[in-house]
Amino acid sequence: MPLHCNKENKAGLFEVFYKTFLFLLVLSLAFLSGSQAQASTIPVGLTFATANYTQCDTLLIQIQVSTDKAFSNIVDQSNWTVCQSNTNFTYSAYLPPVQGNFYWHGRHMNRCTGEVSAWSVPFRFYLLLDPSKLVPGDVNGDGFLTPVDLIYLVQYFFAGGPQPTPPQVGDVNCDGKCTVGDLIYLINYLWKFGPPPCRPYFKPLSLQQAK
Ligand SMILES: [Ca+2]
Ligand SMILES: [Ca+2]
Repeated sequence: MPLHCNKENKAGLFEVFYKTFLFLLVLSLAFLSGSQAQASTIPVGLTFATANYTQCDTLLIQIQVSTDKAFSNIVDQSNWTVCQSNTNFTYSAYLPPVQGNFYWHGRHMNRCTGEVSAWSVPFRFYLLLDPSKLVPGDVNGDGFLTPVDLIYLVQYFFAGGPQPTPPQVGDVNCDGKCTVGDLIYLINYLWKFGPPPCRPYFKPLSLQQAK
């Protein structure tokens, strides 16, 4: 496809498209069966919404997925051109079959001028392959239940911190919702010998959202 440079619209295009990453929707997990968990990679849809723009064929989208927030261990990346306004796009990332937190971010490039935007903020999601292997109460998804999880819940409820990963794990008393009551429940367990966190229920196909 030939590239076109419309200098009158260039600045506006960059501004508009940058916003698309701030409105992303993120993440549908599509494969949870045991046989698929044995695959060398797991396809995961990363979805974002584009705003209204016009000179689409001058924009190259770059997306990276990593196991850490600093993007020091990138497990998938892609470059591609978007040619539609006001549309939800889904990029299929192929990830190693490792249950846990992943992060992705994106940026755009004007292929005519070579201008490159800054990377968007990182968006986190949880790759859920086997709910039975989740550690009850491990709300930060690092695989262990420690006082750090308590701090994580405090920040979630009172300081705008990220939600538990996956979200159902935050319901440590299994009453169907994640509330301050779960925080108290976890305090009682860690320091007052209360009952342990329960194992959350998951439907066969779960949708996890990043924050
Ligand atoms: Ca933890
Ligand atoms: Ca609860």
